[in-house]
Amino acid sequence: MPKFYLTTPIYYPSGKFHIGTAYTTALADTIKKYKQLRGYEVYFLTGMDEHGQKIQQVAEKAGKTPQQHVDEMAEGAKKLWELMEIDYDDFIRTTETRHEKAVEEIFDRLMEQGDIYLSEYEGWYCMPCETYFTETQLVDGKCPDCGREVKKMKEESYFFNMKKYADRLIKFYEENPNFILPESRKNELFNNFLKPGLEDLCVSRTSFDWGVKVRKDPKHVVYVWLDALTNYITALGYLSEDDTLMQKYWPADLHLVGKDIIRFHGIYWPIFLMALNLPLPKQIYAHGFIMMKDGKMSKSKGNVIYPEPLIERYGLDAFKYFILREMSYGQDGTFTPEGFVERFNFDLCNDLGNLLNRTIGMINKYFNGKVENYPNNCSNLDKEVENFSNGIIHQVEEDLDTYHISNAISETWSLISRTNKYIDETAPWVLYKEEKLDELKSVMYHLVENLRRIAILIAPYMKYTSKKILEQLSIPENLQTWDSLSSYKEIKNLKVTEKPEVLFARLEADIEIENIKNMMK
Ligand code: ME8
Repeated sequence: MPKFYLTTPIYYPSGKFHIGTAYTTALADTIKKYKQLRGYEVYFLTGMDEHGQKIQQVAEKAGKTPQQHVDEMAEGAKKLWELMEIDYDDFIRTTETRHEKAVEEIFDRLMEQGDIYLSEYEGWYCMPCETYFTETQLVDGKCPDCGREVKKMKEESYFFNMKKYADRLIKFYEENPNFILPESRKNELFNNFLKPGLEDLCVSRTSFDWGVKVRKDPKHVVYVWLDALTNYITALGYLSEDDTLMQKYWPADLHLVGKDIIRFHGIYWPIFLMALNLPLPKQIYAHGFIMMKDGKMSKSKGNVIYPEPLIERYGLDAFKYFILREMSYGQDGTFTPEGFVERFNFDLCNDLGNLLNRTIGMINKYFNGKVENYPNNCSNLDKEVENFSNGIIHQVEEDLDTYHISNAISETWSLISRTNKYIDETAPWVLYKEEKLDELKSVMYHLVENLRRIAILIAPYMKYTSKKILEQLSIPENLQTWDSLSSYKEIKNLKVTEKPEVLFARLEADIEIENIKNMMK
């Protein structure tokens, strides 16, 4: 069985997870489910990045020890992933012994082999991002990543000799043009960071102590990014007694990250791996950000939206549908209450829900719920729909294989639209009236066949809706698999349900928009 190792970033437990964090995780879960449907053995890792000054401060403010704080946050995170039915295989926390021991060892080794050396660091430090910047990197004297105040700081630090590996990484980029996705991000990293020459990276801190201590110099703690990035291998048992998973799954097939942390994943992480003599991950995909109408989500603006109330009110499938569809490949997307309600009412209720309802209603009315088999005499229009449908399947697979999830969803919805239009074009009620029963049978067959395909295509991200469609149409199990998408003529002697259940009940737009506004904090 082919293997696939997939990771999300490990998130900071500095605040409750919002829909941005949920997006990356839902995206990863969708990819996992798709890969499984295609016959892969998938290992999906997520987790939490629990060290660092900011976490220490947040805990202190809440009157807790950092450990208490991160324990509570980890519980909250796991609850959210449970609510979202995220099927991860491991949840790594950087405060776990299995991780800390390996990080100590990695730091030691890199020091011994001369990649890490002691020096002094002076620079502009952004506390929330836990990153130093040079004067020229600042934007209007503020942090170039988050726009907040920075502080001039100086401390004795260990440094990692990035320069030593820069040429090798440049060569790797040249030989592996699809290493970083999308291409625009790769070009950005290559032209703005790699080519002008890498600075050595500061990899320890003395200004706080909530972290992994450097074994040979314990007043230093390991800088959070060296600590964090290595989670992808420590979770597989790297340097532990049992490294079966490491042997089986490394290198990762895909690291999913947001665009904010592509620099760490695309440059520092491969260099750390080179220094450890390990193979590099196959691909890193940086997605865009979910934005709000007035810019980034932030508590101070009171525009943060959390997944829980949306899922509780509108269901998991609708929530995932919205976030996955709204975020085009590599681009930012926008969350608005109006947009959410519109997609719910139009895409889910009108387009998909009505298609199912109309189809089942007609089959019951015209043929007592029965669909016999692939018709002998298909009309040109029937054939056109069949061809259109074949084309969509091909396109959706290509999109999913290249992580263009939003495109895959739009393609699927264009099949839904085409099928709805087919009903209007063939006007089954007229065929019935005119007693053209063979033609009518053919139309019903094509409707059921396309609904079957649609249900399978949405399965990786809308499990419940997919199941409901397949159940209401009484599709046999062998025609519910991804492989069965390639067939179009296999349906035989179906009896659809007599009582179709509404997939998505239409929302009262004004009321629900208000409701969602009230969910924002
Ligand atoms: O950076 N839209 O953790 P973090 C989309 N601990 N995705 C978003 C988002 C938004 N508005 N906001 C956050 C860290 N994300 C480090 C990672 S990995 C070795 C260490 C997602 O909690 C997105 O995936 O700040 C982003 O990269 C990640 O959360 C940042 O999470």
